[in-house]
Amino acid sequence: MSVTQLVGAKIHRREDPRLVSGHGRYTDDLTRSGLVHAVFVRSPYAHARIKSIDVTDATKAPGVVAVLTARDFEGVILGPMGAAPGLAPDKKVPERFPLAKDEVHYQGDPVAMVVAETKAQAADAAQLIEVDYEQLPAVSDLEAALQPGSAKARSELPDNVCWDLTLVPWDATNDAFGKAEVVVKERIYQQRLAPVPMETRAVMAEWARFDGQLTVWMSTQNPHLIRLPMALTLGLGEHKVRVISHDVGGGFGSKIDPYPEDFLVAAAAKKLDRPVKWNETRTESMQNAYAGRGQYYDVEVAAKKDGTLLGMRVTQTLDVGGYAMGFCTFMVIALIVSGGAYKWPAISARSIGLFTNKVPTDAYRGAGRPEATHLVERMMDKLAAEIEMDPAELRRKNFVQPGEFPFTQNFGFVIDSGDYDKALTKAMELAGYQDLRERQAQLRSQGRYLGIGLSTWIELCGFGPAAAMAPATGGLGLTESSQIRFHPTGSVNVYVGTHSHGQGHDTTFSQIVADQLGVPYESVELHHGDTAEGPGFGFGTYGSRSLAVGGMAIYMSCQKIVEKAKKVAAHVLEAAEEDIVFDQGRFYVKGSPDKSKVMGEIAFASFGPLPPGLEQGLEATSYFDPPNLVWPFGTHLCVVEVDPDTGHVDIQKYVAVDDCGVIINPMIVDGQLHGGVAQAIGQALYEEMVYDDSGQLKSATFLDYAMPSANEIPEMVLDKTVTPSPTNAMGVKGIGEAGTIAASAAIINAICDALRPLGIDHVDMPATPDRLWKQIQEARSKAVSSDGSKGGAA
Ligand code: MCN
Repeated sequence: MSVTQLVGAKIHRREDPRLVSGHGRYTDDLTRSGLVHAVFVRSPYAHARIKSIDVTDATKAPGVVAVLTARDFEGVILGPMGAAPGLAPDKKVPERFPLAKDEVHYQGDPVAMVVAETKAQAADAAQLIEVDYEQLPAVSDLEAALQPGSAKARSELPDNVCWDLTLVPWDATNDAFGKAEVVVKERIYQQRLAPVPMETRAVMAEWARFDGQLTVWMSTQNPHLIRLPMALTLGLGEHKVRVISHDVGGGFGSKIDPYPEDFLVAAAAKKLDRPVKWNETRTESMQNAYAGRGQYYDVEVAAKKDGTLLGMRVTQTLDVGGYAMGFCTFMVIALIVSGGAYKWPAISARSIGLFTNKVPTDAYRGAGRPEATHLVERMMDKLAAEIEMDPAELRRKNFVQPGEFPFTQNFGFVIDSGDYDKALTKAMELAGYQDLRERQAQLRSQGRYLGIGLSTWIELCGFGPAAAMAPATGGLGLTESSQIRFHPTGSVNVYVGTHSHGQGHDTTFSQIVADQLGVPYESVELHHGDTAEGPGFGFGTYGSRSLAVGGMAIYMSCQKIVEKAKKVAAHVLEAAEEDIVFDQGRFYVKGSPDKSKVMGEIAFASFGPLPPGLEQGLEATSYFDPPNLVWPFGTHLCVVEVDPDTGHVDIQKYVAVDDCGVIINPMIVDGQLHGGVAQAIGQALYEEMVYDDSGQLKSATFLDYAMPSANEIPEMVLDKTVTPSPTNAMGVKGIGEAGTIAASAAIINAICDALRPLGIDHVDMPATPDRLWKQIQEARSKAVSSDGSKGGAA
């Protein structure tokens, strides 16, 4: 491959041949000499007091090395698991020891650990452990958890409130609602979702007694962010803990925070002085992986009859689950971006986090931004219907305009750049919007229900700067690091603090390096996922930060290398450094482009004799501290037909026009969009974690938890606009969550648009055939034949 302009090229993912041919190195593929296996005993109850645990029979079972309860880890695990201050620093964080000591708070909470020579022996022995529980009243329903007198999810607390945070008081919108000519309201549910990565979690740990060194192999999105709490919790120096994460089969946010099992496997390896491995079963994953969403929003919008937005009031009620985990308050961000792409004179916002007896919630693809898009885009459609305005026109009327960037939005965040109308217009053109409206009218006259749904989304990602992030993280800055090392032959190793788990970084980051350094793409090798290699710290991959923050750290190291290489070139070409030109991988003296040296030759020379004061080698380390967030955006348009007799939704067309600034690899960007939209189709139409009133999970298998397959995902028409971010030298913005952020609103808006003739103006997710069929039957039975436009058309 040539040494020119790789950024922007549709290069196939270089990681795929290895991964799809079974040559990946996932944690469960690894082994160590003397390895033993762990299985966890978990609470069958959502809320119970542990009266006693009898391990006598289990200890004697064949192959058992140890049976461990919380007491056995005293002196090995030194402290409880922590939670970052996040966006609600005053939240209550009840202590969580990795194995429950006295009380369990969700079905699946680990209470004991069996370590045996084989996994089957550990599983058999786990059956022999007798735990005597006193069952306590449980609360699983979020709305019930808020009611006075509700059962308490945690016995030691006075109520279920984890936080109650007013971001902007109601008074701020008194004027807006006083002047309103029209007010639309809705309660919008965001059902709980299971993250369902292809690879479930896995941990293997080995303790080197004489070195005092712990090595942990695990499936994580951020090895350094695991090493830190691991070292603190086990009372080890960070220099004595190495976290290695080779290949990771997806995470979707659920592999950011550490889990109890991570600490327990590591602590058991240290305590028993044997390598220990644990691999989560699929059912365990459904039950224990930190869940997504689990919220509802009460939203009111005040507007004028001509569609001018005046104000919004929004209350977020969020299901924290049985413990407050690291990222639980991050979803407050939904309020911060609740205004979407529009200009609002005022927004009032409040967030309430509630404990329930369910697995904790945490980051899940989009984390707060899909919720924001869903609520604001649903409200735009409701308002448009109320004032009988075309939903596209209503959006256009209120968009932040291209000339208004950088734009300071209601919560004080500065949106870097955008052209919302351009993306909307392009999406409408690609879909044939006017024709679709005509077809809709025709079909309506035949009693058919075609709907067109728009979703104009914005996102904030690439979190920074460090000074702004540190209060939420507990002091760390969310910068990102890179290290680049040249070898004498001109090949390059690149080490990064991000950690690809499906996003194709090996390809896109190598494209950047090859372009910036002018070396062949094939001579660049990317390394990530090992805390013993490369820069001292990295924050990992989530929040669509890897390119906008990590890619920039790579870019910075490339710049440093070019600067150093120019000095070496000046020596080799016998010229002054100021006269050296670097262009597409070649160094030459100004005015003499024919007499040049390529980067590889300069790399070789950098290890030879150099003038005094010039150090050998060609390598650089950088930490990038982003000056601001980046704000991608776009418009998705979905066309559905709903069958009123079955409630089945047929997605007939899906168009997405997205803008993530300058694109490194269009094919990978499209792949991220495909996956993201598929995930949102899952939320909009199929998926839901269902618990009964006692907190028993009823959707713990794929028979009950309906993940969409390729059959349910439509062909997508994808296009782009390119509005570079002015906040970074490459002009890039993130794309990893965009599809998920945008799509649920487009789909549900389309369904509501289809069913509007029946008087249905809101539909909850997942819009399953059963739910829609019931709603259609109710609407039909209420229909008043005289009101043709709102109720009687069926
Ligand atoms: N990219 C590009 N040009 C741009 C923007 C991005 O070529 N302008 C490329 C990047 O170089 C990178 C990919 O697109 O290869 C995604 O980049 P980015 O938007 O920076 O997102 P991250 O790499 O940080 O990925 C995180 C994001 C999140 S938050 C979740 S959740 C998620 C996702 O990515 N989980 C995933 N995508 C996933 N994809 C897979 N297969 N599995 C998951 O678990």
